[in-house]
Amino acid sequence: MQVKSLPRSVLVGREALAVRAEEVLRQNDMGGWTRAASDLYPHQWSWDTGFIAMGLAHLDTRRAARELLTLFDHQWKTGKVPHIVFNPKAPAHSYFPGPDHWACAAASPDAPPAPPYTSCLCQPPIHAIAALRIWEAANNGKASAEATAFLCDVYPRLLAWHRYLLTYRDPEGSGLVTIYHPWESGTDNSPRWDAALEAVEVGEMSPHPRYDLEHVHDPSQRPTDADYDRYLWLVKLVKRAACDEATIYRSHPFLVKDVLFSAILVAANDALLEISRLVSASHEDAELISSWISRGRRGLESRWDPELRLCLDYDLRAAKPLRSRTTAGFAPLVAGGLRPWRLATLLETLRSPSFIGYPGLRRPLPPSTSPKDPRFNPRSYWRGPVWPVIDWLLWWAFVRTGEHQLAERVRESSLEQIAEGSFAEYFEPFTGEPLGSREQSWTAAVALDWLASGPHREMQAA
Ligand code: 2M8
Repeated sequence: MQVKSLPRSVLVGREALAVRAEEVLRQNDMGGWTRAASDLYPHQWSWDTGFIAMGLAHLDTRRAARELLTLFDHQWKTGKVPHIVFNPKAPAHSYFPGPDHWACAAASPDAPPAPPYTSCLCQPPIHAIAALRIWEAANNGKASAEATAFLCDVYPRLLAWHRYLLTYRDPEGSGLVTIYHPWESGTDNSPRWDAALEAVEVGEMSPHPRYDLEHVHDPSQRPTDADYDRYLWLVKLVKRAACDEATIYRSHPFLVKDVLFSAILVAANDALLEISRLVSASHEDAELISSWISRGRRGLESRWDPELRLCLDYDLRAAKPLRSRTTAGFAPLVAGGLRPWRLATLLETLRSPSFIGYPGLRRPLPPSTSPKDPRFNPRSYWRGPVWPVIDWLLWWAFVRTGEHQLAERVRESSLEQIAEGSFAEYFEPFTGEPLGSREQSWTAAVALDWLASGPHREMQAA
């Protein structure tokens, strides 16, 4: 993108959008890492970091590599990558639960040196995909010593991270990752978790602040107090178990196989397999990673719901699937490697009135929860709004499966939505109104990636 040297006033359309996206990332740049948003999220979040690194890869590949490596500097001994690394310089009372609340996690023998403190949860493992995109952006198809050195540095860390998820988080060997908290899914208050959360009995707790409500125009866009009581109770239980995985697995009331998380892991393992080849890792590594990919795809297929024609999460405590119609149900698309009939069914569901075929949508972008789900709410966080990062995952899945027209529709509509609205965290599906945080780093990052990706070659030739 040759736009940086031009005066802002002469830039229009897509070039101006690229400049604005870059500004958001610069403004949230904390020196080696990027806060998720300037007001609502002043710390480093794990999967945000992956998306941010992909955006930065189009501006400065060295800086993009640093973004990922800074996060991995706080990897736990088990291989876990924490969901938040807390910014010691963030203003007091800016985010809850903040570092003080999580400090005791540092007492775990597996925690990294602190400060900075980390949370002891994790988030979807998008990082290997980001690492490979940085390498590709740096090389433009050709090998460069610096980019390959970065891959050599990050590869063992990524392998340890994936191994953690495939072992501690899947003792059953199902290919599906178990989460301990809705925050681990990244889709916090999605109806996906309602039934499993309702079964959690909240015990004695001191009152807690809601700093998040001070940063949004309308508090009803955020999770309710009742949601937060359950979130904090689950955190208390994880801390009470001293973050010990086996103890949590035995005693925790919220243990759920998350299909979207698991699908991202499959896609990340595809990227890791490619990285293992680029760094000349052993044949055993490649075999192990390939076995993780097949196990993940089998696991996702086992969670297919023929009635909803979506893939469903599974509640280990209640021993039953969690029925909801959300974009997470398209997990097998993200995982890739689909048989033609499964791909066709998923695309039909996506185009149906349950998702982008629903009448009156501002753009053909899927609401996070289907308007046909009784719990749909077009303004509330993960219960209905359109999320650019989820659209990025779907777009990328379409590119990978060769669904170029659909990919292009998602890319164009998403860029229009951002250009019209701002780099918002999420958007109202019928009006396109920007909601949540207004300068969300990962929205700027995926916009940069979309701008740099252009229509796919096959489409241009047509
Ligand atoms: C949201 O989650 C945090 C808790 O982790 C929150 O609401 O306070 C989610 O959208 C999550 O996916 C995202 O990583 C995070 C920062 O953008 O915000």
